Amino acid sequence: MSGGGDELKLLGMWASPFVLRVKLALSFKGLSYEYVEEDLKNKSDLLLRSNPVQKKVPVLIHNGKPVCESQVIVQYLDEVYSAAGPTFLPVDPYERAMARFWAAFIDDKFLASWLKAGRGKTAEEKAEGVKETFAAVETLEGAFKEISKGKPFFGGDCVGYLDIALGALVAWMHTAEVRHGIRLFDASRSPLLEKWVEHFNKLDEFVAVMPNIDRLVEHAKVREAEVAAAAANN
Ligand SMILES: N[C@@H](CCC(=O)N[C@@H](CS)C(=O)NCC(=O)O)C(=O)O
Repeated sequence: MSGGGDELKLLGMWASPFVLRVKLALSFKGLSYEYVEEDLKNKSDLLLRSNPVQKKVPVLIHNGKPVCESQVIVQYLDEVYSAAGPTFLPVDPYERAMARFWAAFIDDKFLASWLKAGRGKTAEEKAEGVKETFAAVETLEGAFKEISKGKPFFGGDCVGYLDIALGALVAWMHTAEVRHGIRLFDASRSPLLEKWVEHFNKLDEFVAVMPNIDRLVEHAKVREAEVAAAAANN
């Protein structure tokens, strides 16, 4: 489905999990759009004009109007294209609130701890990050059990808001596994989430937008070297 005469443009960067979140939402809704790859070291005027506050991707431009922040964009697409594809957010207000709560947890706790594990300034900070990441995984496992009620996805039989929020990180989880042999969702710690990844990996809509893992591995090495060089200069 196209946007019904609507013009949808996504400003992104291929390796960004936040951009992938929006690509996933567009993919599950079956919407066609124009994709513009940004060079984050030399941002386009369009990006700077569209997101003057953060100057970050993703930005979705809908009929000339920019929407920023990946989770906000996914909610926007769900509201504007409510008739297309699955409905991401639950209908029940309490369940909607819970979905938003856990989506915030995914970014503020799980992802933040994982980044600390990779980019911590000292070995202690990194070890702390690893510990916090696995604690967040266990918490998420409990949330998945409660929310999915025995179904394959957070959204039940179909993907929902939380599947997209977390699914956008799956490619980076595979990358961490290749690089460091660390499996974030494994059978011993989080058997339900391990199964969830298995189901998510098989979805055509995910396969269609998932970045190449070898390319991500190379990108991660370069990024890590840049972050280390910047830290050494400070
Ligand atoms: N909270 C934002 C995070 C977006 C973000 O951090 N984007 C990065 C790419 S992964 C970016 O544009 N960085 C450019 C910069 O910081 O200058 C979201 O969910 O959209």
